[in-house]
Amino acid sequence: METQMAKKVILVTGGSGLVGNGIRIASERDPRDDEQFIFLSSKDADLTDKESTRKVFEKHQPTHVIHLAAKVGGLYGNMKANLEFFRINMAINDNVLSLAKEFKVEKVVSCLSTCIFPDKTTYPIDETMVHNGPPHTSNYGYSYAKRMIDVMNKGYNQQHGCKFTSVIPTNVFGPYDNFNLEESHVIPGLVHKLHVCTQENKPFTVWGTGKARRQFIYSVDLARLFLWVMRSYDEPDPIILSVAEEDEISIKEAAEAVARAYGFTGEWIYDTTRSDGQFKKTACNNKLRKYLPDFKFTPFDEAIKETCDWFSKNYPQNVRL
Ligand code: GFB
Repeated sequence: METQMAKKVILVTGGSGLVGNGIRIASERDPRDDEQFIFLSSKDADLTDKESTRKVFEKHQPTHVIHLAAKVGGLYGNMKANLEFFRINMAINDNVLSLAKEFKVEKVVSCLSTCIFPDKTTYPIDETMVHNGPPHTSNYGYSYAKRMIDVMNKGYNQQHGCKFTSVIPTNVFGPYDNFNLEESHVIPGLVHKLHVCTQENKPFTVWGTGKARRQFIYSVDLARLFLWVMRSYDEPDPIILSVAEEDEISIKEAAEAVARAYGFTGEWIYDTTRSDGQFKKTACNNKLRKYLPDFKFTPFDEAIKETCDWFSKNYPQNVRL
């Protein structure tokens, strides 16, 4: 007699955003019969409110949760609202994890970020360093709230045997991002500006000196890794999801890749009245490579081209501006 495979009901909070859409794309490209995804958007529920969050769990009865929902933003968005980033994310994370425990969810994978690591540190950064000192002043609100997810994961795991874990991506980019110039991260900001500069033949402005350095991961690659973590990674401790250290590039090099994608040959301006933020946050992906030695990341220029093409096709009506 054939045994009925227990269906995984996977609730993706923040399911309509950059990484959420990446997971939708990756799960459609690699479907499993025993998996059903529910992509939750902020329109469906206010996760800062416990009762609104409880209704989500009552309605969907998830067996697994991929927890992406958060108040996120780029350097300039964080710098002007650290308190809100802390309080809103603390409320969302406490509601989602406490209800996941109450509804006996089998596994929760939460999303952190390499900006949470200490600002004054040795490089490369690895998973053991999460709590080793204050994060960069530009985003302490977001960083401390995300660190507290790791603290809660440990508590739920030790006291209640909950399989709650987390991943730590580097700077993510791709389709369905927030392209609002003041609130966005660097790559969506550059894509938005270069689209307009190319259309209107205007000079292109990079904020800051362009010397800061970052490791960038394409949302669809991150999503493939998220599915692997949900399906196969069994540690409560976090794991960095990133390209290698040697793939770290300067903001100038990132801007050059976007300019290549648009064939922009106009004038460049560096607005050094704008902050560079953290100079670098070089992360080591040895733990990931121990598990997945052959994982192939999408070549950076190819991922940038796909992101620019998506933006040009959807601008302005279907883009978050
Ligand atoms: O992605 P981003 O805003 O945040 O990158 P962080 C900021 C870097 O890009 C700085 C330069 O060095 C900026 O000077 N930059 C150049 C620009 N042009 C632009 C532009 O048009 N827009 C933006 N936004 N930057 C964030 C954290 O830090 O990283 C968040 O604040 C989160 O909490 C995120 O963790 C992943 O990489 O500096």
